Amino acid sequence: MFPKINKYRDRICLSGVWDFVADNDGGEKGFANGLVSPDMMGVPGSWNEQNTKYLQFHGKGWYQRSFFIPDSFSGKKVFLRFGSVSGKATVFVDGERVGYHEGGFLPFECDISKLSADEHRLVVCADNTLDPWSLPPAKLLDSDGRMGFSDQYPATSYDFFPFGGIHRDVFLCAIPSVYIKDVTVRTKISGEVSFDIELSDRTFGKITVESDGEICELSLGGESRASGKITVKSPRLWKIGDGQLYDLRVSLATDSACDEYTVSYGIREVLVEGDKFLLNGESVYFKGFGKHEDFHVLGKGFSAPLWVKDFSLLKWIGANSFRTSHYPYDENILDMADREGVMIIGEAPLVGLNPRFYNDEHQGRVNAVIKEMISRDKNHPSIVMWSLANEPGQASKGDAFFASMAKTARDADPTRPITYVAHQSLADNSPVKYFDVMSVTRYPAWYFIYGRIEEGCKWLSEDMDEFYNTYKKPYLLAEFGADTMAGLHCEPAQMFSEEYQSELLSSVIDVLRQKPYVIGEHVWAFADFKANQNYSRVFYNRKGVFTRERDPKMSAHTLRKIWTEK
Ligand code: GCB
Repeated sequence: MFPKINKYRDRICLSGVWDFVADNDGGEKGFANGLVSPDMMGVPGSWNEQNTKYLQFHGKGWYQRSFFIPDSFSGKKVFLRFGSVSGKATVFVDGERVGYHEGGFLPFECDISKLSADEHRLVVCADNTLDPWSLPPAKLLDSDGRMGFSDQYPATSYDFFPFGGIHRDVFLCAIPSVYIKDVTVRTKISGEVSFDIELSDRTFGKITVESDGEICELSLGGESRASGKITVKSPRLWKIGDGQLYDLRVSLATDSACDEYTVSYGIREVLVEGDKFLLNGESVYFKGFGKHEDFHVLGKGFSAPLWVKDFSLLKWIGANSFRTSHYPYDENILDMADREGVMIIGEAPLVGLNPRFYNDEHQGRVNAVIKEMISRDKNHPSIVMWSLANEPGQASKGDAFFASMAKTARDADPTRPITYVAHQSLADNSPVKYFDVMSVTRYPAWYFIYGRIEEGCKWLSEDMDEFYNTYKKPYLLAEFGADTMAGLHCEPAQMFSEEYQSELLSSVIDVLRQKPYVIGEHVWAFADFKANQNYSRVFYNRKGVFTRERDPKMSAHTLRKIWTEK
């Protein structure tokens, strides 16, 4: 659970300027023995754009800083909490290894309770070596079957720059030694709020749960789990553009310890029924984008002002949703979406899967990542659906593999619909049948049928009907768009101009709005973002409706008109 401060819990943020060495030959000891002369590195942030030396560094980045454990932390469980560290992270304190985690987009903790209240030296090795077996796979193998431009540099299996670093906040935390380990909240629009509480130990004592003045008391006779329900009277529902939130205050009292944790939640229900996606029983239409965590200098580092800006632009343009393509985003972003009433499709960091993964050896790893994501994000009302993968290659070859992924997600969270984002043909996508929503990415008049928007739209219309007639599921066009150089204009519209992007997006939307089974349109992408080098990317993937600086292209005004009027 995200670290919080209250009567029983404390946290100290360790973000700031750290020491940094790329490929530290001396390993952890390199710092201790003064064998290296470190550069400065800002945390949170990627190393690539902070210092020209490191743009194309994709290896082991070594970070160091000192920190103090205050006296007030004595007798508590003390741990370090990393929001995310790219690739594989190994953590050392005073030269001793205290933790290891794989996967650059989800948090982990390292217990350091046994350390004294004193100054300590923290070293983190963020190993961002491009690895064909990491999740997501960060390197293509020759056997993978290449995308048109995949001789890109570096040759990742996905189309975004493989930024490295400590990307989210690092906290030093202190919590009671017997503590509330996890809380799961589920709501019904009747106001019924049910909760499952997990404790660190089997305990005798009492749990009190309070929300909106309603109280539920549970006594513990040696259990480590407890469940209960309360009913909020006249519930204010969580709605699009109106993120009504409640607090669920969980208090634990035992003979030896007390603890408290407050979860923010929204009262809402989501359901797929026939061809409709229902929020609180009403059909919703997704208008929005696929996004990235990406900005100048920061790389994938979280920045509150940047995201405040992005949420303000989402509102300005009339969007109601986005997908966390292609990995789980910083937890602060989900909090912001909760309060703004923005719907999120939460995507697992499973982009670039292909048949070499579809076997027992990798099933466990893939399912574990799905569980990790759901466990982190399950209480956010903004998350209305899980996307378990983006554009898996030849998914039909992994039919049983995808069935198992779908089951994993449903077992972990029976309350939200699931999807995966399909590309390729109908024949390549047999696992769609295990999912609730059919999300598809299509780039007619961009990656094929160049320059001919009308023909592209005709192709799209037929392709969509074919998918729908086969699977009979609600259809989300999860990506469509065109690379566009801001400032490039022409008449008539030609590829790469602002006119072309604008015309293409509005023509595709015209097609979508004629099909009753369509539940939404997500434009690729919200903003330009850093891509790998190849002839089809001018520094960035330029399919943004906003530039990387967040200035609107012509298409932003076009979308604003469409999305605020209909
Ligand atoms: C896709 C991918 C996305 C790419 C986009 C593109 O289908 O899901 O990651 O960036 O196409 O622009 O090619």
